[in-house]
Amino acid sequence: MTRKPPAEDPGDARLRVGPPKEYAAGLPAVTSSLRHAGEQMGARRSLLTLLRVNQKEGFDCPGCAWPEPEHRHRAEFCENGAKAVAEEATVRRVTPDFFAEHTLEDLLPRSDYWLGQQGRLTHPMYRPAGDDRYRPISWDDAFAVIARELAALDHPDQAAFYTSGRASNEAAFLYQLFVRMLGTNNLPDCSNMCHESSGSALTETIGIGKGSVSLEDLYEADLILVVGQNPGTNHPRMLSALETAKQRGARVIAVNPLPEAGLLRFKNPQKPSGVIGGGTKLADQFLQIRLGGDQALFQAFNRLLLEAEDEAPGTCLDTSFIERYTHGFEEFAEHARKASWEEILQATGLPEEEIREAFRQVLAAEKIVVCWAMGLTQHKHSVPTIRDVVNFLLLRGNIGRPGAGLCPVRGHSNVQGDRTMGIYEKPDGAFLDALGAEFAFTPPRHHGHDAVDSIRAMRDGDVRVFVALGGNFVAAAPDTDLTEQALRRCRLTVQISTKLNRSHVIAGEQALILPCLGRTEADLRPGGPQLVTVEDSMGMVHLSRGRLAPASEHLLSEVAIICRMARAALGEAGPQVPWEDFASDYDCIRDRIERVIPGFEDFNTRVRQPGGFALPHPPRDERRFTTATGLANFTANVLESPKVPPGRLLLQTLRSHDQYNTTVYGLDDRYRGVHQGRRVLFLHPDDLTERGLADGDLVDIVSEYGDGVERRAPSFRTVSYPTPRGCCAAYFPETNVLVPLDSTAAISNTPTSKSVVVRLEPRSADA
Ligand SMILES: Nc1nc2c(c(=O)[nH]1)N[C@H]1C(S)=C(S)[C@@H](COP(=O)(O)OP(=O)(O)OC[C@H]3O[C@@H](n4cnc5c(=O)[nH]c(N)nc54)[C@H](O)[C@@H]3O)O[C@H]1N2
Ligand SMILES: Nc1nc2c(c(=O)[nH]1)N[C@H]1C(S)=C(S)[C@@H](COP(=O)(O)OP(=O)(O)OC[C@H]3O[C@@H](n4cnc5c(=O)[nH]c(N)nc54)[C@H](O)[C@@H]3O)O[C@H]1N2
Ligand SMILES: [Mo]
Repeated sequence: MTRKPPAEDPGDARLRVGPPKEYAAGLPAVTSSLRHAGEQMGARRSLLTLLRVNQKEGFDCPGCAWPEPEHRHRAEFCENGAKAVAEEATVRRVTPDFFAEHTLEDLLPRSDYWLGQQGRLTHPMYRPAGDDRYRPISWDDAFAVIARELAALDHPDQAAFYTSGRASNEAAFLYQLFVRMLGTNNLPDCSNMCHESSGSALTETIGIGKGSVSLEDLYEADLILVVGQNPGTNHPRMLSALETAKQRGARVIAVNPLPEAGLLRFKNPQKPSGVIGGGTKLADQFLQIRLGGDQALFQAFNRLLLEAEDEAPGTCLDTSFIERYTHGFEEFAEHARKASWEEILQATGLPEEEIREAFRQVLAAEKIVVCWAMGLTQHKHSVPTIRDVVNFLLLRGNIGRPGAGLCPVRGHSNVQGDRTMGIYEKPDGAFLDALGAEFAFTPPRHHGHDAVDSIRAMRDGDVRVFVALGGNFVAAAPDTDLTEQALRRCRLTVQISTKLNRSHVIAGEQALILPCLGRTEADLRPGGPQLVTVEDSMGMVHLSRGRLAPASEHLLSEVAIICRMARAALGEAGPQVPWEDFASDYDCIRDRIERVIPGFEDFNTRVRQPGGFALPHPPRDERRFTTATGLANFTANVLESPKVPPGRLLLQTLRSHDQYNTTVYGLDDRYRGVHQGRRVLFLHPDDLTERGLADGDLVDIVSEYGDGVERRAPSFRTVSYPTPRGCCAAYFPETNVLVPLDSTAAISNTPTSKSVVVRLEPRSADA
């Protein structure tokens, strides 16, 4: 299958490539955020809007899930937060006139960038079966279509309900309630493609699928490992936290195949010295690891820790912690001692001396935090890798004490909260019991489909209605061609969205677009102006209140849409739920959340305290581990690393500096030196030479999975880049076409977006 490049960037004629940057933020970040905001919103609206981001009375930044510090700056946002806000608060509009002008066929060749640039959706729209375009529809009629198609199913499991991690706690709670009342647990979410591997590994080993540190812990750490994460682009406010930690004496080790600018040096744009000065050096050591080599690195550390303890017993490991709080140490240790250096060096691609140098930092540190993101979670062996990270921290008691712990850095601003609210295809029994008791119904117990299984089920005709609460499923999912076919087989696809995207264009036989309010907008309901709540990456729950006038008078809030959809679909015969009260006063929803989900006691009061409140985290708070053994589990994991046949490369698909997942803000990747184009492939100069290629040549990237399907992404410009030999990188979503649906992480079923085996085929410039 070959995917043509979008119509408006043929071979990226304007693409320019220069040297990568050696620092993040600084003055260019300030000018870039103001430029994006100005283009989308105009000057006055930009200023008023940006000053409310992450303020105690303002809205939660729709960018990433990094927490807000106690002492906020007047402008507590970053360049990329500003872009996320500008993208939503834009004054551009996609009205019924737009859809009258553009058939679906017209929209098909457009790029994700072009689609996003058209602006905010203003009216509910319906594409009837057989029609070539969307037409306006009333809200009542739209809900009637959904009710009709759901009623026509043989079984509720023939519907799937996706969630992207921007939905508020209130929307997520009602959504899963509605779906379970309908009778299914088919609740795939973006987390399935994101941090699911972290959740799987942490739940088994420490009893809770969330990180164990607060911001304060990061400030107090002696050593911070930033592994498989590009904070300069994806969590820019984390750089300020790392800066504070460094000023208090922490050391930082970056583990990444790429020398990301944000890991090297940071010029804090919120301080005068950061705008004009030299900035803060962040990473003390940079381990340029091979893709998928992290498990080997942590196994090396674990072996070295055990050997250090053997040499000087009682000096290295925290034996009292191990005895009192953990299970499985002996079996783990026996396995860990046997880790083979040959395999470690091969998998990491690092010189032994560099690993030993990093280990000296580990030994010298009392308190260690390990931070990670997609570089660890999107591999075949992600779950064992993260288990080995847990082993590493357990050995020296680095969980459940100040300055130390696990820090999976979440993506979407409320992805963690959505899971807390029950957006999960494999809910646990206690949660279902509480939900059923509160609303007097019997929730379904059988597990539902995750994201990958939902695609399979749509492909096979087993799921016929697909509803998405936010996100852009078709572009975010793997195996684009297959996913598109799967969605097109549906009887009905429904997208609850703020902005136009590819998932509106690749639609089921019938399709609905339900336009909703965004975070930045005032949510005026019959019960007065409403607030929503979110949970950040560190388990802090706080309020978010939008102030801007809605993009259109026809928008409904996500909560209102879910309530009306539920009423229409469940009908009068359904269980008695006060959907109307919920839709007019969100405090009523929070009262119910409080009764169903532990940790939300006195929710409405506590969330109104400045800064909100922290959810309980037993390992962090009291070293209590609610696992099957009642203890923190050491695990013995077979060492794995990606196997790449001769002549092939391993491709990671990642984010540029100018995108938010599938939303492309602009065509630059400033830190990596790329301007005005996205079809670039970063690879080692020797890998170019070996193929008789030079920097700037055009190639097709062909994925080799061995299932007989040809997956090809045509016409990428090669960029000679400092990445390990054999490892290359290109942007998602353009390269999702290369990620095979069946190539997923063991246990978590997350697509292996960071390890795709590919070959390159040269292409002449005029092909
Ligand atoms: N501006 C902006 N902010 C975002 C997002 C966005 O798209 N734009 N997305 C949000 C979301 S949903 C998420 S999940 C996060 C994503 O945040 P990240 O995980 O930082 O996102 P990626 O661009 O996928 O970057 C992966 C990083 O891991 C490295 N890496 C890849 N493979 C490996 C490996 O095998 N080992 C190691 N050690 N490193 C590896 C890559 O070189 C890269 O630096 O960001 C969130 N924040
Ligand atoms: N190859 C590859 N694929 C990946 C990844 C990768 O690294 N490589 N990363 C994966 C990861 S980590 C993630 S999290 C997923 C992301 O998958 P998704 O969450 O599905 O995708 P987004 O691009 O974040 O969704 C953007 C759309 O959300 C809608 N939207 C924005 N704000 C709101 C809102 O407030 N309410 C509603 N209802 N809609 C809103 C807009 O219409 C916008 O077009 O992609 C995954 N896919
Ligand atoms: Mo994510």
